[in-house]
Amino acid sequence: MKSKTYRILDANINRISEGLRVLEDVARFEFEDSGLTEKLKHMRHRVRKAVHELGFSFIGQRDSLNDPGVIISEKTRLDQKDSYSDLVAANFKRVQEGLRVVEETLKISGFYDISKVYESLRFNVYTVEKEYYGILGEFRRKSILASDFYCLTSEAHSKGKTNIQVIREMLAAGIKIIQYREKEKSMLEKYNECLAIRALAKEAGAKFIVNDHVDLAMMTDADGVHIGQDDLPVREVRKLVGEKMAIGISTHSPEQAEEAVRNGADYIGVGPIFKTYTKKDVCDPVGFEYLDYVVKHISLPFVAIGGIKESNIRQVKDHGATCIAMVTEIVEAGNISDKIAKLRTAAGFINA
Ligand code: 3NM
Repeated sequence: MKSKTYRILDANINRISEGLRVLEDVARFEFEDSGLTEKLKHMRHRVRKAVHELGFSFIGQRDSLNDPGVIISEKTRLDQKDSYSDLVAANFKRVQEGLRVVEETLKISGFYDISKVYESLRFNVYTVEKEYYGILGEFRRKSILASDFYCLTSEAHSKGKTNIQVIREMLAAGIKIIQYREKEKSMLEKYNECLAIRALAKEAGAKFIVNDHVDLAMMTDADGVHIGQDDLPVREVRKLVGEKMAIGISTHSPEQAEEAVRNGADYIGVGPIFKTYTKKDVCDPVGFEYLDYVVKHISLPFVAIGGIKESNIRQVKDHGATCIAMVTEIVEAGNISDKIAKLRTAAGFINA
C-alpha cells in the first residue's frame, strides 16, 4: 500500500473516531442515555480494530504540519455550531463521510473484505443516527420550559390592548415562552394572530405555544401545543404533531401528573396553585401540596400556574417552581416591562 493511501486511511479513521467520540459524550453527559452511549463506544472500537488487524502503522506516515486541510480548516467558520442539533448533525456527517472514504480506499487498495466491515458500520451509523434524533427531539421538547416566566394571552383581561400589543411588550421584557390562549375569537382571527405571534416570537428567540388547538399549532409551526384534561389524548395528539412539537398538559392531581408522564407529555401545568378567576372551568386551588408532590416525584418539566401574583410568587418559587405562568398579573399591567421586572425581583429570579 502506498504511503499516501496510509495517510488517507489514518486521517479518516481519526475523523470517524473523533466524530463518534463527540456523539458518544453528548449522549452520555447531556442526554444521559446509556444505550446510545454503549452503541457509539462499541462502534468507535470497531472502527480502529478492523484496520489495526491488518497491522498498518499509521503514525509513521502522519504529517499533520504539511496537511493542506489544516490551513483550510483554520480559515473557515463553517465549523461554528450553535446548538446540539448542529453539533450532532455535523458529527454524524463527518462519521459517515469518513466511513465512505475508508471503505472506497480499502476497496481500490485490494482490501475488499475489510472494506465491507466499514460499509456495514456506515449502515449501522444511519440506524443509530435515527435513534439519536429521537432522543435529541425529546431533549429539545423537554427543554422548552427553560425560562423563569411563561406568559399567556387573554385579550379580555388586557385593558384595551390587543394580544399582539401585549405580546410585543412581553417579548421586549425578555419573556421567552408565550402561550396563545384566546377563548373569544373566531378560528380565522385566532389563526391570523398565531401567524403574527409566531413571527414575533421567532424574531425574539422565544418559544411559541398554542392553547387547545392542535390544528392551529400545526398550521402556524408552533413550538408546542398545550391541552387540558378534557382535550384529545396526549398519545393521539403526538401522532398528529410528530416528534418536533412539545405537548404540554394541565394537571391538577398526582394521578394526572403520572398519567401525563406515561403518555409521553413533554411538560405539565401544575395548578391552580391559588384561586383564579381567569380559567372558567378549573377546579379549586390545589395549593402547595400538589406542587410539592410534583417537585419531589415527577421527572417531567413543569410550570406552576393559577392565581400567581407579585405578592405570592416568592412562595411558589420557594416551593421549587423554576418556571411560573401568569395571565392576569401580567396582561392587566399598565406597563408590562415594569411588572415583569418587579415579578423577577419578588420571586428572586435575577433580572434579565
Ligand atoms: N390554567 P391567572 S389556571 C390557564 O390550573 C390556566 O391549569 C390553570 O390565570 C390550571 O394567572 C389558569 O390570571 C389561569 O390566575 C391562570
